[in-house]
Amino acid sequence: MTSPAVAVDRDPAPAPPPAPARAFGQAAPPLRRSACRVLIGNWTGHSTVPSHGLYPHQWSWNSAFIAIGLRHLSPLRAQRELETLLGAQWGDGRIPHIVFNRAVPLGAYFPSPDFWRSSTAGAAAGAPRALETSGIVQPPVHALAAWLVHRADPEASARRGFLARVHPRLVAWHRYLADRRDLGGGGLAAVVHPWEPGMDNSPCWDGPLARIEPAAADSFRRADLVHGAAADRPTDLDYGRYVRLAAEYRDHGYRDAAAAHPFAVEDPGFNALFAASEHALARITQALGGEPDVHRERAAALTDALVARLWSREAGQFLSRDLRADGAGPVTGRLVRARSAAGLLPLLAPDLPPAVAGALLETVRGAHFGLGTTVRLLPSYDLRGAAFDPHRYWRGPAWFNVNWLLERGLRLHGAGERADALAGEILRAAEDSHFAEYVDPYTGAGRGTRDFSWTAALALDLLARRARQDPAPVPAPRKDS
Ligand code: 9WN
Repeated sequence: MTSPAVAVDRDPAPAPPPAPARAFGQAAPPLRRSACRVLIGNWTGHSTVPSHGLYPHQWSWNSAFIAIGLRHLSPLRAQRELETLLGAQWGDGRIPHIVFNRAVPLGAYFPSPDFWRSSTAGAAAGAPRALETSGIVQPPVHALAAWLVHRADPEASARRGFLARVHPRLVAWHRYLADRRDLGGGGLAAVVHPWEPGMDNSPCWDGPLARIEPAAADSFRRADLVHGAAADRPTDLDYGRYVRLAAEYRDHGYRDAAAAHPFAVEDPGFNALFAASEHALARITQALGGEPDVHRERAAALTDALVARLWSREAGQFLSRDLRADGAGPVTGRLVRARSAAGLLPLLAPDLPPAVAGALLETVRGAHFGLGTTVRLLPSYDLRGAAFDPHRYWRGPAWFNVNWLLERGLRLHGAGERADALAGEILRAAEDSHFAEYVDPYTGAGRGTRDFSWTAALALDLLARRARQDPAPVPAPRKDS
């Protein structure tokens, strides 16, 4: 790709000021009304912040989940959400994990644009010159989101040429992951920073991270602790290592071939989403009159590679592979024995071998995850793991996006009743917690920030699905942006 950062939305009309929630909600159930209120409040005019205090910019996988819910409120805004993100794509195809809003003060979030310095340090990798982004990525949920957004209003999508705009960028994004990130050489994309799989401080990273020399504590200032409780957030030691890894990648110009990548992990969640998005890209390609088979074949190859490299029959789930660990046998690296909820997400792959899918369905409700038996929502980490903590970020709490993905996976593999039950729990916890960032998996009590956009968006999506099954009338989504 040579022209990285051209904003693809040519519609110059600014978003109208948000209407009062009453306009949406008069006949609407309260949860739908309040979810809409969150999404309207967090809309900035061209994208949505995860939350105004803790995360005041645009995040990559957040925007994909947000668009999936926003499509029920305004298909046009959902399209623009994705187009804004894709407008920040780099020349090498990567979609950065943060797109910075220049109107937000530098100190509002760390690491800030002056740390990443994308427009200069990332020049060789094709970083946009006119805007600032981070240099790492997040899970590729975007093609799935684009397809779902299109389906919400195919006519409006066709009128704006939405699929035709996003298609080449999604193709380039997947090509980047396949060509530049297959660091293990076995057909999976590797993550090179714990922020890339989206599950920052999962205990799965403890081993691979232990080899990283942390940056000096006085060389950076965390902004997250202004908004979040220290006991819920990653530790200072983890942050020192995050900073070291990001700074080294930056100092190698964010060029994957040049960087040493001392942290290199194949994550089952990241690659399961990659496979699901290849399936979605096949549908997008077909809708545009193209040849979808190449994407179907890539999805199948990713699923095969997931099984060959990350499946553990003994654990009954997928595990991460630490590519920098000394391994025995023909495959580079070593499986990390810690069990994360990411290891259940390959249920999103429709072509999973039946024995593998069956074992995963058992593991979901078994002693390590306890869904529907000991916990209300899927925990992010093994209930029996020594590192389990129901409150600390990705070391145990239940996250709404992960639960929404699992709900789809259960449905895809014939566990419809369990999916219905999980959808009910997600909606209850979203409402009771005021759209918390994450919750205690046992009680559903809210943790982290509130009015969190993807929690509201994914609740809206589940409500819309219910409404379609339910003959009772529901309020029509607004037709404007
Ligand atoms: C770093 C925005 C993001 C989510 C991640 C979540 C958290 C950032 C942070 O917030 O990560 O990217 O500052 O902790 O772990 O999944 O995308 O909500």
